[in-house]
Amino acid sequence: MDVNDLDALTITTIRTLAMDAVQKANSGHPGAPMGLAPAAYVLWGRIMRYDPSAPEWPDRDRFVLSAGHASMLLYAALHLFGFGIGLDDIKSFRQWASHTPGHPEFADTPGVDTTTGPLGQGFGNSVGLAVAERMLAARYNRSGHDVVDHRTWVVCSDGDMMEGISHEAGSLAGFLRLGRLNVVYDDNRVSLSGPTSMTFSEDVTARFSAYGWHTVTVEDGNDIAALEAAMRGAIDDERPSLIRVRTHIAFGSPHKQDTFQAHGSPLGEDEIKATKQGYGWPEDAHFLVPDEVYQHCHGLTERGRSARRDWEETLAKWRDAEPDLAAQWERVLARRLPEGWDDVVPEFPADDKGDATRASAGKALNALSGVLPELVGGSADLDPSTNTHLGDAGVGDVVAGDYSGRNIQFGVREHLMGALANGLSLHGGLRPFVATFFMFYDYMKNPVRLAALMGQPVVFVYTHDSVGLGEDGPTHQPVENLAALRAVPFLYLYRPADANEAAEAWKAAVARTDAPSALVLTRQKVPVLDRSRLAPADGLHRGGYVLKDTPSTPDVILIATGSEVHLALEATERLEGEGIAARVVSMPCFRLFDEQVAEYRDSVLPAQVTARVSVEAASPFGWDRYIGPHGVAVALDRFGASAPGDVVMEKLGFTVANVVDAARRAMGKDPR
Ligand SMILES: Cc1ncc(C[n+]2csc(CCOP(=O)(O)OP(=O)(O)O)c2C)c(N)n1
Ligand SMILES: [Mg+2]
Repeated sequence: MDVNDLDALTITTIRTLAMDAVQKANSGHPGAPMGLAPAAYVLWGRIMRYDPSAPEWPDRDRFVLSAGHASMLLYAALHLFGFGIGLDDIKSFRQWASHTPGHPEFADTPGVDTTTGPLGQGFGNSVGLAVAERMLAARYNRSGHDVVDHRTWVVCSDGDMMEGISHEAGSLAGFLRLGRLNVVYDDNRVSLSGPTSMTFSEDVTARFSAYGWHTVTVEDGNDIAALEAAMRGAIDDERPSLIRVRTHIAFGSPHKQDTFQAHGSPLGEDEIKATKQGYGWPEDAHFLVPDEVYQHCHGLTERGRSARRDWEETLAKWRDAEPDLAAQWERVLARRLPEGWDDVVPEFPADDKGDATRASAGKALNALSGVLPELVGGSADLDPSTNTHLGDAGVGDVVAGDYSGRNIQFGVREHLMGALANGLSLHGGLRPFVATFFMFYDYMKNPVRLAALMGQPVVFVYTHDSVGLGEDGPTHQPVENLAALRAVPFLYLYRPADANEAAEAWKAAVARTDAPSALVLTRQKVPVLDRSRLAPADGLHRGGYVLKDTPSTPDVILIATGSEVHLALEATERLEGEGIAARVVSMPCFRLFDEQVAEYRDSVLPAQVTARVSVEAASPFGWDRYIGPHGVAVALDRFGASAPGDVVMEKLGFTVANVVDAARRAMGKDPR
């Protein structure tokens, strides 16, 4: 390679930075960055639209390194092209408090548009980023001024393509004809433990052609003219594009190129020297960036800087022409809520027959959608069951070629749905919600966790929340999911007891702009509680509250969530008959309750009242923190069964008699 050529010099700098950083950290993944360095150089140098001095420019192209393990590729590019990543950051790759963590982390590093590492997630996020771009373009581009006009670039590896979510992503992106989604596929034919031929033989381009994508192959991953031509071809095509690039993992390493040994460990000092020698690079230099490389890369960023200046002018003209729209745009980008937004949420009158919380939550959502145009979302083919279709506001579906609607039909693709929602939120300008049965949270576990890790306020709506759903049986009846979701840091899970708590839960979820929420809702009807005789539902905003109290210090406290709150209330009447004073605490959100000041928590669960019972039709895991060592959990340590919901609940012990017995046992009395 001719290192006098500035293109080659820059590419070699990316390769050597990756080798050196991984060697110094004594961990990391040098191989993929070495193979992909030319593609990255062409992307940042010639193709992508960005201004490194404004990494959050709303109309920048988004970049997703779905193969997050190749993080040094991204960090090297961000460093050379002038983002706020210094050589010191590169030298502290993978160290405590560095801006260059092992896998790219959103909000940690300027220029990182999403957190990646779990293979396939980034690809899913990228579909959301591309959908968001089209949806916002449909809303905000007016008067001949295009204020939303960018693309989403993705790098996927073999592992990304093996993951099932790549099918969901390819399928929906093709269906929605997301022409601004362009994927570079690093076809290096090696994965973590050997050649991909061990497990992977399909024709990936044929697969994506079948999804309706434009596909193209670059046979030599070092041919920058061919890479550029393929990327420009992708830009010109109205379909999403897959650019398959035949690369060589650890390109140039005499002993490790094309082997899995180059995937995830340092090459070793001797191998690095030999590789640098082959590149025509000073073999003893570490973290070397020639001055001319900095200058060259800086020059290449002028294209994006000038694009942003032009955009600022367009924005100013558009703002003059469309002041109301511009005000809304600024509000939604800042995730500010309009004055009085929550006044629209209905209050539900007391009603013994009641309604399913999925139904009341659906009404609250529809009311909110009328005042919050940024609220968009849908379900995985379950709208009639999850009650999440936005019908009241007269908004349509997002479809290929017309992205002005607000309902997104995800099809039966839960994993993608979660990852896509994260992309919608990360893009900015939208507040996404997604819905499915609570049991199928399992299929979207990683996206939910990543929403929490990235601080994205996605609302996950989960209906059919317990064995109480009945006939569909144990495959559809969650038992362990409440415990699992409550264990996710920074996630706010609400299991409302009735219609008014469901409405408050939606308000809480919308008001929170820096963390995700999960709303866990019943299929079956539950009474709308008579709040004139009980505490108001806005107690939900403290996580847990005394719903029904006793005149003096209670003998026992019954703590319940969701549909079981009603059982606890009924049990208090029976207990009163026995001269036992029982307080009922509704505990819709553990995390929020735990965040309250000690005085409040103690007022709800006074330390001196040690007789405590939890009532929740789910695994007891996690309840000991509230019921303590003497407490009794009315819970489930088994799977459910297929039968009418009330029969299942009764057979599995969710009866007034059982709750009363549990209260007696908690008080140290014999059961009746
Ligand atoms: C969901 C998931 N499973 C497993 C891993 C662990 N892992 C990291 S990279 C990798 C495969 C590497 O192959 P490829 O994607 O082709 O990357 P390359 O070796 O070419 O860099 C695996 C299994 C992961 N990061 N995410
Ligand atoms: Mg590979």
